[in-house]
Amino acid sequence: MRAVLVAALLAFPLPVLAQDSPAPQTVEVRLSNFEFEPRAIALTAGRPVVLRLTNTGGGGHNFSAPQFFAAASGVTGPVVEGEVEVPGHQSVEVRLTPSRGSYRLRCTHTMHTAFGMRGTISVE
Ligand SMILES: [Cu+2]
Repeated sequence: MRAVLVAALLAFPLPVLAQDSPAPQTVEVRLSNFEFEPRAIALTAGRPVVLRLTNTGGGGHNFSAPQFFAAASGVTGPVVEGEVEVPGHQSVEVRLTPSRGSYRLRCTHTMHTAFGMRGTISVE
């Protein structure tokens, strides 16, 4: 009986280890007039992610989170000075591995933050 239990416990780490190097998790974020959806983005520290930023509005928006991008590793995509511009009716993908922390997100287009385009990125 005890041997069976030990064998069962030993069998468990294999699938857990396999999850350490998975394909990146894709996280969808929608930008619109004038909000981010979701407004609170939750990511896992050290887990590669593809952020798919989709602007459903007709005008441009951006995903501005300089501290988030600065802390992340392996950032691949059109990130310029901590911001990703997303033209109207388009999607942009950014791949990265986030670092633990809580970060501010906003759209820096004129008045958009005041209109409600702000959020948070929590990485735990
Ligand atoms: Cu905006």
